[in-house]
Amino acid sequence: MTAPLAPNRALFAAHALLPDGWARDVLLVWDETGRLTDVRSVDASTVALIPRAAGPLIAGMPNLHSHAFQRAFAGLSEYRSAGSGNDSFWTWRDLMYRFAQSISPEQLQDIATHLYVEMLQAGYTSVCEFHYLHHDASGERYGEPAEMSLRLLAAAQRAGIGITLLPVLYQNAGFGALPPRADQRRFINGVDGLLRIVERIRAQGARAGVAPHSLRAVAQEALAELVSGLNSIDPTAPIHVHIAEQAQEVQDCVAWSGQRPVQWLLDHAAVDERWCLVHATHMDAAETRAAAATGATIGVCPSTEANLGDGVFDAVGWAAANGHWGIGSDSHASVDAAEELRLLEYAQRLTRQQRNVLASARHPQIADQLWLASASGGARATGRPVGALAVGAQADFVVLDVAHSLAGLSPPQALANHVFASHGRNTVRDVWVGGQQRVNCGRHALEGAACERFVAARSQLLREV
Ligand code: NGQ
Ligand code: ZN
Repeated sequence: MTAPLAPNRALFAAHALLPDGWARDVLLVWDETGRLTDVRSVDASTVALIPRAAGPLIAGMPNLHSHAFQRAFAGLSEYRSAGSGNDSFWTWRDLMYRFAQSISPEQLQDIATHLYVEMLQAGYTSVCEFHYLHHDASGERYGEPAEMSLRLLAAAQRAGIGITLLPVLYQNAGFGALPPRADQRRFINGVDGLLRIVERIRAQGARAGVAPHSLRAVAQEALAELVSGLNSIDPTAPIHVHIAEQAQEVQDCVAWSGQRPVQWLLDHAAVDERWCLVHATHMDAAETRAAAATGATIGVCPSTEANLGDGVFDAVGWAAANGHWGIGSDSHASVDAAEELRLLEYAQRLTRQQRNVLASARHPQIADQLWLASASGGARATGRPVGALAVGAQADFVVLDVAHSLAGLSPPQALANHVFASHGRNTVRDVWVGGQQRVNCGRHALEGAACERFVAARSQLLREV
C-alpha cells in the first residue's frame, strides 16, 4: 500500500521527455526537499486529482556559465571603435572591464535578480555563476569578504533559480605570471582568501565550487594549491575554467609552454568529471580525445562565442569522442536555452554544409537529442542533482506552451519548433524549480519589479562610464 499522493508534490504529464525519449501518461512525485521520488507511467484515470501539465514536459535546463553583471552591458559594445576596424574579443574586454569597474553590491544584486527571472522564463532552472567581481572599485576587500557572492545568492534565492556559485581565482594578466592590470584589481585573491569565500558560500547552505579563471590568470602552483584546498573542503565540488577560447590565447600558451592550453591542463591537473572546461573552442583531435576520456564537461556558450568572434566549437568531434557538454549564456547577449542549442547546431551546419548534424541514431529528432544532452551535461557541471526527469533529480521542469503557436503538433514537433522555429520564451509556458512553480503562463511574479530595478542600475552605471 503506497501513501496517498500530496497534490502539491505531484504532477501528471500526458507527454514527458524522459532520458530515453518521449513517454506517455507520466506521473512525477517529489518529496518535501523537491527531489523526485517517483517517475512512472500510469493509467491517467487513476490520477484525476493530480495537477496536469498544460503541455509537453521537459527537464529544466542548467545554464552552466554565467557572469551575471555582464547582462547590464549586453548589446552596448556593438559599434566599430573609432579609427580601428580591428575590434576583437580583447577590445570588447577593455570596454567590459570599464563597465565592471564601479558596480556596487546593490547593483549586482539588482542586475542578477532580473537576469535570473529572465533565465527562468527562458527555460533555465539552474545557473553556475563564474564570479570574479570580488572587491570594491579600488580593489579593497569588503567588510564581508564574500559580499558580492552573497548578493548573487540572494538574487538566485529571490528569483527561485538553483545556483552553483564558483568564486574565481584571478591573479595574473597573462601567461608567465604577468602582474595583474589596474582594471583587474577587483578580481584578485590569494588561494586562502578565495577558499574563505567558498566557506562563506557553503555556510549559507549553497552549492559552491571554484573557478581558476584561465591559464592566463592562474599559474601552475596556484592551480595546484587551489584544487588541493578545495578538496580538503569538499572533494566533490565542481571546478570550472575558461580554456582555449581565442586563437590568440592558444598561440600565447604555446609560446609560453610549448603546449596548447587543453593539452597543458590535462598534463598539469587531475582533470576528471568534476571539471567543466568552458569554451574549449580550439582543440585539436588529440586534445578532444584526451579531454573526453577524463569525463570533463565542455561548457559551450554559442551566443557569446559568436558575439565575441571566438570560433566554432567542433561539437561533432566532441560527440564522436562521447564527450559531455552543456550550454551557458555567459555574457548574456542572449538569455534563451533554445537559442543556444539552435546556434550550436547552426554553426555545425554552416561549417559542414549539412543538416541535422548533432542528431543521433538513438535520438534522430535533433531537438530531443540537444535538449537531453545539454541538460545532462549541464547537470554534471552544476554538481547538483538536476537535469533529468528521473528519480533522485530535482523536480525542475519546463512545460511547452501548446495552446498558442505550437498547437496541433506532436511533442517532438513541439520541442523542435521551440528550439528551431520560435522566439524561445514565447513557447515556454510553466517552469518549476525543486517542485515549486516559478513561471506561470510565461509570467514570473517578480518580472515587473525586477526589470525596473535592473534598468535603474544600468542607467546609473552608464552615467558613470
Ligand atoms: C570573462 N569572458 O571573464 O568575463 C571573460 C572575458 C577573459 C569570456 N571569456 C575575460 N567570454 O577571458 O580574460
Ligand atoms: Zn566566461
